[in-house]
Amino acid sequence: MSNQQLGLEKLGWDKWFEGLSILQCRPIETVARVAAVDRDQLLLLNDGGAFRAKLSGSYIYRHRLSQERPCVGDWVCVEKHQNDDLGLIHALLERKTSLRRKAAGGSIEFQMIAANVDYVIIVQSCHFDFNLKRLERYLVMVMDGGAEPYVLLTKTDLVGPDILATQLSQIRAVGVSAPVLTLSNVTREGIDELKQILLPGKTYCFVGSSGVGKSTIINELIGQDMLETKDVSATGEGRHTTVRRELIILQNGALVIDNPGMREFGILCAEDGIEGGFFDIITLASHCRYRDCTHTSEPGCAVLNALSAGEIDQKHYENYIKLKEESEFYRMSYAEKRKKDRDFGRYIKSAKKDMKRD
Ligand SMILES: Nc1nc2c(ncn2[C@@H]2O[C@H](COP(=O)(O)OP(=O)(O)OP(=O)(O)O)[C@@H](O)[C@H]2O)c(=O)[nH]1
Ligand SMILES: [Mg+2]
Ligand SMILES: [Zn+2]
Repeated sequence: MSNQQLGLEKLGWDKWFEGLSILQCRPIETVARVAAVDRDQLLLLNDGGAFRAKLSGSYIYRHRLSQERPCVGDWVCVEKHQNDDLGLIHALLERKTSLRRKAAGGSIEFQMIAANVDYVIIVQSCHFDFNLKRLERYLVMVMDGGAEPYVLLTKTDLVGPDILATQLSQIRAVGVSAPVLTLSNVTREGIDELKQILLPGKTYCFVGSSGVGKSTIINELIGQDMLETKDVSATGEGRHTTVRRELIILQNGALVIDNPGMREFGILCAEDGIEGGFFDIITLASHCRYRDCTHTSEPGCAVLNALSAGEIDQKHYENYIKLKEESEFYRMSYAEKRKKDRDFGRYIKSAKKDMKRD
C-alpha cells in the first residue's frame, strides 16, 4: 500500500472506497473527505491536510436532490492544481452508510446528516431528556442507514442512582440491544469508558436533542474547548448552540462528528431499520403462520401470542406497529411520486452514467 493510502486510512479510507475511486474518479482527480460544508464551499481533508473546494458546475446541474450533494463524511473526487485556491469536486463516492432524515413537506428528498459513519452515538440526558420512544426512532434511523448504534446517557450527576438504574432497565425492557454507556461531564464518571470504545480510523457521529451535552463531550475528547457549548434553561430545554457539523480527528485517531440538536425527524423506507430496532419482534415474526403476517389480527401470529403471554411489552409492540405502518406509508408515497416524476428515468440514467464517468 502506498504512502498516500496510509495517510488516507487515518481518515477512514479503506478497500471499499479504493474500489469505488477506481470506478468513479478520473486520473486528474484525487480523493478527499468532506470535513464540513459551509454554503457553497466545502472543507476537505486528504493526506496533505485541509483545503477548500466547491462543486463543479456540471455536478450541480446533474444532481438536484439534496441527498445527492456531498455532506460531512463523504468521499469525493476532486481536481486541484498546484496554484488553485479552490479544488473542484467532480464526483461523490457511493456512500457506505448514511445518516439521514426525511425532508420536510412530504417530498422524496432526504436531509443528509452525515455519510460513511461507522457508529452513531445517540445521546440522551437522563435528566429531563430521557425518552424511550425517541430513542427507538433514533435507533431506526441509524439501522436504516447501515451504521452501528451506541446509546449514551449523560448528566448522570443530576439524577440519583435509582433513576438511572430504572432508565437502563427500561431501555433493555423494550428490546434495545445496542450497548448503553452513561457519563457525567461534571463528575467525569464514564468518560474513560467512552474513550475506550473510540477506535482509530473509525467515524463516530453524535446525535441527540439540543443541550444534552454532545459538544461538551467532544470538547472533553479533544482535550480543549474547540466547540461552543451553552447553558440550558432550568427546564432542560436546549437552545441550539451547535449550528455546524464538522468532522474532527481525535488524538487517538478516532474521527468524530458533532451535530446540532435535532427536534423532529421522519423516517423514510425504514424497513431495514425497523428490524434493527426490534430484533425480538422480528425473531418472533419468523414463526408466524403466514409469511406476510401483519401481526395485528392473524391466527397463528407468534408476535400476538408472545404479547398475550406477556413476553413482549405492549408499548414496544405498539411502537413497532406504528413505525411499520409509517414506513410503509412513506414507501408507498415515494413509489407514487416516482411514477409521476417524468424526470426520474433521466435521473437514473445520469446516476448510472456517473458511476461509470465515461
Ligand atoms: N450537570 C451537567 N451538565 C452538563 C453535562 N454535560 C453537559 N452539561 C451542560 O449542558 C449544557 C449543554 O451542553 P452542550 O454540550 O452545549 O449540548 P449540545 O448537546 O452540544 O447542544 P446543541 O449544540 O444545542 O445540540 C452546557 O451548559 C453544559 O455545560 C453533564 O454531564 N452534567
Ligand atoms: Mg453542541
Ligand atoms: Zn404475526
